[in-house]
Amino acid sequence: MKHERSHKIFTHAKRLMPGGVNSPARAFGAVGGEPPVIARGAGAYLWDADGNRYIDYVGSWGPMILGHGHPAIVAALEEAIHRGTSFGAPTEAENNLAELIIAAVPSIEKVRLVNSGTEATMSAIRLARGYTGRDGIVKFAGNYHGHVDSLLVSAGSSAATLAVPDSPGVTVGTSRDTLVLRYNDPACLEQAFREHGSRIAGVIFEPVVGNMGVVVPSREFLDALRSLPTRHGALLICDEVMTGFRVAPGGAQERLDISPDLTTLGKIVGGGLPVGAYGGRADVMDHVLPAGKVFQAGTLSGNPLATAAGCATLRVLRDEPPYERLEKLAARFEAGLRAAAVEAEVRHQIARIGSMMTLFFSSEPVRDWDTASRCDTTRFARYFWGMLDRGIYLPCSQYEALFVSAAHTEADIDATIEAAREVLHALDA
Ligand code: KE4
Repeated sequence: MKHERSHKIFTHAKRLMPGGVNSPARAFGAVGGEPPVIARGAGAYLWDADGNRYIDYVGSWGPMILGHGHPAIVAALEEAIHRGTSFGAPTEAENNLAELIIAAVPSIEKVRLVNSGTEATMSAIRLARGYTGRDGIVKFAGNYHGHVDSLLVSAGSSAATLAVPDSPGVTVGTSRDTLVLRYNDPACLEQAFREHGSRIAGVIFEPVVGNMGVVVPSREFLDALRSLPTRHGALLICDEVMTGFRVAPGGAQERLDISPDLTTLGKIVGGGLPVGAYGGRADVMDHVLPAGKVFQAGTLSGNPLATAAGCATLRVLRDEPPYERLEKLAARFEAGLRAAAVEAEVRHQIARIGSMMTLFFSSEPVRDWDTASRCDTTRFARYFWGMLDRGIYLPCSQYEALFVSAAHTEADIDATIEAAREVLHALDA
């Protein structure tokens, strides 16, 4: 594949923006080399600046469940743009998107629209602290919730000790109020509540993890996540930024039967435009300004173009639900990938829920950050580049989920499996 134009554009980008990107995940840091500069997308495909076509399994890291340029979304944007792009005033479109979210997500009685998943999780944490009057937040190693200072932290010396900053610029003071525990470990959560229960405002978790690769929680862990915060007067915050409208119409909480106090959303809910949301129990949400005293604001929150794309997306997902088809396509992909890896005698695990999937280069099942961190990321990088060179655009990290969209076909899946067969066979050549 030629990449001359991509190289020229990306070289210039690095003079303009840190690392040449506006989000580090795109910079190929985990796999080396330079990312192709994408020129356009349509359906399940992307084309880069040199005209190379890719079957896209990143889908903008989740939002593009209907594929790129879905006609309903394009029509909604064309219609909205002629009425003005932003007013900073109430609009009916915000009611429409709020209603679609409330109708779909079982635990959401009231919702606030924001501009990103990070804004959603940051606001939900502040709300949990404002509602309970407590400072402590619990998160889990390997869970990512956006670049919120109090969540950019790592576990302290032992699981139940206070966290330490994960990034320069995050203060020790900020990290002191966060506990980082092991995912899928009910006993660890129980110990944390035993020792710190009276100061924990909220527990935030990914109901299906996408950010260490796909990790599905155990039933015992889900039960502990619901019972312990309730027992100790803390709030349970379900971060469905990635899983919302992805693994079921009502998200992972519907599919896995857990009812949180607050839910955060993003990605799909904006149909590719910037929308985040946080919502949940009305008695909690009514603490948010101006109904209550917990401050949160945003110039472009509920923006007319973003709500138009979000409403169009959620209406298609409601009226022509793709979930059965997504399940069939992703199951076909999983079976073919597994057969290819077994045939190539590559040590691997595959984790999948609905249209989210990860091929782990590991000889042990991945169920928390300890096991995830033992994956062979060097082999992953070789696999990634072999697939990219064959026109298959995968997430550029072992610790991400790939996404199948409603625009993918069986032919796309079969071509991808064929490419994987070749690459996995040549992996150690
Ligand atoms: P954003 O602020 O990027 O919209 O959402 C943050 C976020 C919150 N919660 C979960 C579970 C998430 O997965 C994310 C963002 N996901 C990453 C990739 N896994 C986005 C890619 C990027 O950072 O560029």
